[in-house]
Amino acid sequence: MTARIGAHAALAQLDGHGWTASEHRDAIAKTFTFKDFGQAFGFMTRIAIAAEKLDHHPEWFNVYNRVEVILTTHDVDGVSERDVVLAKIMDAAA
Ligand code: H2B
Repeated sequence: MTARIGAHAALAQLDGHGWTASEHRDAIAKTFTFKDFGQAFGFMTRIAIAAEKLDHHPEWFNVYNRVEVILTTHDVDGVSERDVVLAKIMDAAA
């Protein structure tokens, strides 16, 4: 079972690393910036494979070398431990 923990509890576990609480809903957000589109898309490819394995998927927006990510758990309508897991995988892969 997945429990809602909320953005602030998630951020406490991610101390720093550029994650912030979304203003509009219970979600965490981060913008990753890469050298170029190839680096950004390589990151997205690695995360897509990890996300499929976890059955937990990011909301994201890419322009060239920038990937804006929002993580939330639709099943609980807010942030869960699963978002923390995916956030840590993203930080390690960036
Ligand atoms: N990803 C995210 N970010 N939140 C979810 O609640 C979620 C998901 N639910 N990926 C999963 C898939 C659900 O839709 C399927 C049916 O397990």
